Amino acid sequence: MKQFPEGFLWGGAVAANQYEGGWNEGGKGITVSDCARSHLDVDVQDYKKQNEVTTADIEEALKTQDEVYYPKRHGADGYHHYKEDIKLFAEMGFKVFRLSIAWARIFPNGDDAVPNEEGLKFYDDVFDECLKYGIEPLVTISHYEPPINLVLNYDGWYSREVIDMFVRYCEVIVDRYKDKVKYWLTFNEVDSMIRHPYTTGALIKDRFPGKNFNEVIFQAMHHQFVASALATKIVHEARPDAKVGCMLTKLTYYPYTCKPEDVLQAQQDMRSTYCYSDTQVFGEYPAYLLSKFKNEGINIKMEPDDLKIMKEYPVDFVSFSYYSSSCVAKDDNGLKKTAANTNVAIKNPYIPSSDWGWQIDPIGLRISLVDLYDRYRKPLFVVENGLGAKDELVNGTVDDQYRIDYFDAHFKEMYNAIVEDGVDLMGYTSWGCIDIVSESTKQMSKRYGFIYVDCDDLGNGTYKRYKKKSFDYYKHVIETNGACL
Ligand code: BGP
Repeated sequence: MKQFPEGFLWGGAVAANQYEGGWNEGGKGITVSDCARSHLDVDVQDYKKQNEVTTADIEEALKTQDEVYYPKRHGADGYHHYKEDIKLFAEMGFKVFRLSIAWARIFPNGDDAVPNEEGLKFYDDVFDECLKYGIEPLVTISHYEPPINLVLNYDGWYSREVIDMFVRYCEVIVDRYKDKVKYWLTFNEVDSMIRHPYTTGALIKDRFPGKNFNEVIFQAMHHQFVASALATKIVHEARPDAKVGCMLTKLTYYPYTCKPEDVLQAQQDMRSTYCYSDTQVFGEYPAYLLSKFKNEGINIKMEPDDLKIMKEYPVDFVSFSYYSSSCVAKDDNGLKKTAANTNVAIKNPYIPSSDWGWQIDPIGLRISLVDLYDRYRKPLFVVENGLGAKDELVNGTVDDQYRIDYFDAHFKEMYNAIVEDGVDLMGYTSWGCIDIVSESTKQMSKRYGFIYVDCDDLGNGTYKRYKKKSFDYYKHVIETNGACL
């Protein structure tokens, strides 16, 4: 096989809330993720139950110091291990490392008058460590890390005031890191607020009695669109050659059959993701989203300049996470049946599933790349992809051939998309390049890394790092720029 394009950005990705730990160190405030409790006592496939957070849950969380019940508080202890980890990434040959800045390390409560210097210094050190090895940081400005104060005292992103706080946060970090950071993402999986209103939007349903919660979510979304455009403006003004991307969950939907009803449903479901990237790329709301607002009685309050700002500062590139595809169908009563990343409902019979029931579909990645490139004609970046598995540490390593097979198949499809379909792909960062706490299960045992972290679901362990078999595999892929595939 020939090589990937010259300068292709191979690397890995984490988020502060799943990797760092150090939840109450360095002057950091508490974030929504620090209050997201373990799912050890919840059916891990019961996504609805997992996302039901109440004000009482938060009040209880704020009273406890317990890192077992709130596993994101210890993460992979990256706060204390980042030098060792970046050294290992450098050994694999990473060109880029995607990480997020925890908003609450910079502004502990979101509305503080002055930023926290200790937090700013921490990321200075992290970026310096990356640059020492020639690794470009790719920074997610907001990845499930709003300060908890925004939930309790402002009603999260529903509040217009949060835009101003976010802009202030962006001004501070961009000014501080502009010479160290060239690549930025505004909101992780910007489409996810509808699925995770609490972690993404800092929204709790019981704080909006009597209101249409969907309207609350879309109002909060509107504020994020304006905030994202303003962040793009801030980055470009500070550093003209910097690139800002949107980030979406690429939930690729297939119709379960060729029944027109199933095909229509798949198309409509795809739009439920595209409506966010359409807005961020084209700088305006797509007609089908405006129709939805009208038909569902959703009234979005806008300031006179909002649409102008969105139009003026669209993103430079489109990044996305891709883990699996899903099938959708309509049953005989016209009801929708779906299988998005779960064990339930309808499965695609042609592809296998991971330990967590996420269906493994490398061709779906090529389909996603082609769809997105045809739609936007903007450079693409795969910023999350990987296999969450139950790894076993034996004699100081993990024989994760299953993960190597997963990557191999996905890399080949990326190559096909570039070479055969003409897709402009800037780079690839595998998700959880070092084991971190899983977002959906809040457990360590759903592992993605090339590097094993010795820590169990209860937070017990030495936090020592071990190279898995996939470590050398990925190193070789990067070394040969994909020619070994
Ligand atoms: C994405 C999130 C990540 C992440 C990943 C894998 O939705 O952006 O934060 O964790 O999914 O999901 P999980 O950890 O649930 O396996």
